[in-house]
Amino acid sequence: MSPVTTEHCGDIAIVTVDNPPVNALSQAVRAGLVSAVEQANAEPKIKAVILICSGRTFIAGADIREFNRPPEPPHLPDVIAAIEASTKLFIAAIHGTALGGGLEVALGCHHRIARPDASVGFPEVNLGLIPGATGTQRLPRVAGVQVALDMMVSGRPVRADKAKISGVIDEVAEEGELVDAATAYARKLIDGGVAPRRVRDLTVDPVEPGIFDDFRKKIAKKTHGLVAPEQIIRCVERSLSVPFDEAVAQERKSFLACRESEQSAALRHVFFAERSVGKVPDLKKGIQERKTETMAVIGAGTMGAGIAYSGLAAGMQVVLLDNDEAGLGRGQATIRALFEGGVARGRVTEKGMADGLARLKTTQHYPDIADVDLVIEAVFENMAIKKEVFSRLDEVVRPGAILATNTSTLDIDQIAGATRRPKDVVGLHFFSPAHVMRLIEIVRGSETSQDVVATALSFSKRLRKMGVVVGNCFGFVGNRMLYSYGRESQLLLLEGAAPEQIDAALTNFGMAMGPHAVGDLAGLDVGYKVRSERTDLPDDPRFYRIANVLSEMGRFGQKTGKGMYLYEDGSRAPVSDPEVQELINNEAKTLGIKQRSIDENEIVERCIYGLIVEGARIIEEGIVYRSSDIDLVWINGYGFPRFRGGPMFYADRLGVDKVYAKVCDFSERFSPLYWEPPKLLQELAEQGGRFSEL
Ligand code: T1G
Repeated sequence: MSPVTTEHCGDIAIVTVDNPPVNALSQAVRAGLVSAVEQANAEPKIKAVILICSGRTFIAGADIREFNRPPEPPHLPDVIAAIEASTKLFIAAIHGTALGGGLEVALGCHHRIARPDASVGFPEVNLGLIPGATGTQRLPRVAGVQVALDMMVSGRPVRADKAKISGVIDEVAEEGELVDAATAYARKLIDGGVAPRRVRDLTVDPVEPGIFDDFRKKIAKKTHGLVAPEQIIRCVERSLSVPFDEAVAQERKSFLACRESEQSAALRHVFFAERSVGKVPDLKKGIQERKTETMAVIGAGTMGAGIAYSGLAAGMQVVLLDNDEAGLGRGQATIRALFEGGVARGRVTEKGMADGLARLKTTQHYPDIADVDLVIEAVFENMAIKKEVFSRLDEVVRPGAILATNTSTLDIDQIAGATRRPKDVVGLHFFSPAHVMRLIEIVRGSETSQDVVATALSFSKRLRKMGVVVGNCFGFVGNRMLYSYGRESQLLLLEGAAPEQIDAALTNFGMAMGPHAVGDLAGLDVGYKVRSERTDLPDDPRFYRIANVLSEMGRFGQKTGKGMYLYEDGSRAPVSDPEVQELINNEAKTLGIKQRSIDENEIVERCIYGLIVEGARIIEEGIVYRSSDIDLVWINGYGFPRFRGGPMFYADRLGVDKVYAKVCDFSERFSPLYWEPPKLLQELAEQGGRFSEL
């Protein structure tokens, strides 16, 4: 049964697309549309055709799942050309989101009407693509160059009212049934004798010279390293001077090149990874979740205040508890400042801030949090202190409340063992700064109950964050892998690569920041404290040697004005410090390490393959359900470039066999202690397998 059906109402045909969940333009939909156009054309009594969709949205674009195989006819540009060439009046009736190919289909129609709460957009750039079915030529014709550039390079949809003003749509339907409003609109056009208005015949309004170069400058930082944005700009430039069909042919060429690119493969991988991250295999369907209306946060430090703010911004009642009055005051001030920042950036209204602050309570007494639904502990990263907090919580907090710890590395089972209710204990590892970073590692203890895990996932969504369910091991997923990445970035210093050379190599690779700049930002003392608590560190005097020496000198990084780098008063820009280079050289001499010049490629391989090897071990140990969860942790928690898909996807694209060979080489040259290839890596290499297939 075709997902495209037609019914006639007098001289108006209603063509309905029904392809759940988002009416994507699968091959069947494209074929269905072509035959619907042919039927309408062959029907003399039909004067107008309304193109509408059932379900929750208008067409949300091409079917991204089809991109990994050769395109099948009818191709979307041909479908759109057939619609536009029709002598019948085609009217797109839009609800939900008309995105990508969906908006291109709508622009192939002669008129567009949308519900007030509908939105339209070209999100292809988020997938490393460009609109590939005439969108880059039609959008400037209806909305002008500037709007076209903004919409296609930002990828952000615009609401119906704004789209009407810019000319992308013609009418906003009043409340009530969309099909009725569209039928009335069609009636008006028919009775008015309006001829089909073909977008391809419109001309693009002339623009100020320099508009394109100004735009390139404006987006340069945000789109650094990405291919699709520049392709979009060139297509829009052509819309001003190149005939439509020729420009469309060029657009198609660019689209196909983008679709075959590494970047698009990676971004499409991330798109689907983000939609499978919440799927926990053993969670029973329809499990009853617990309430999370009220939350207590224990510890009013930076993390605690950030977590409390996130809960308040999500509409929760929050009690912030700290046993130190001054600390509590500082925490409260931090929360107020975060709201003020939100208001300044237009993300929070004044009223939202007032409501949020009104829902905040502070206390130094545990009995005040006895009735909350959820507690998140965010005190020092010290097991003894955490155990003490959890035994207090166990005594005071009502049964059925969820007791969560924000620990970034410590053993959830040990913490749960400080209570008589380990089933209610879970890790909720927020990333710093908690009010900004999307990622939460939801750490399952061996006894954490299913409904607590399910509730944690919903809670993460409510905070507009991404909850990734991981197993309990030292450092869970993110920080455990960070140890290998950081280890190599430290060893490379001793071997002869300067801090700024290492950071530049990795930011060129696409990391948001280099490892040494990150160390200075987070504070070298933080890592130093965690390492001093560990009993399982490798017996290797080179392990984090420079970070240790700097910490012992009180050079913690930005917070002390110097760490690996210097920070001129007030500035956060890292400046190389000759003193540090001398210190590194001396330490290398003491350790008998012969320094050498190291190229950018080796720096990247040592640090990134360090991630891949640890990621393979994590998969082997069953700490994650799928390798793409590891990719999302590193993209959303540590600034790994989205356009490379995450460390495990990146390994797949390099070829696991090549990665394995290089790891064996590193094991020989540097240390089997660190580079002994995990069995899984060897097996995948030998079988030609990929992490994403596990
Ligand atoms: N193709 C295939 N599957 C899709 C899809 C798509 N375009 N969009 C969504 N899905 C699946 C998704 O994987 C999930 O599946 C389910 O639908 C619900 O999605 C030719 C080249 C529309 C705003 O980039 O932005 O057109 O997990 O969880 O939060 O020039 O989906 O249930 O199995 O996201 O309500 C351009 C991508 C394509 C839009 C709805 N279009 N989609 O959000 O639901 S390229 C896009 C979205 C293109 C043309 C170019 C969102 C949404 P499952 P969801 P949602």
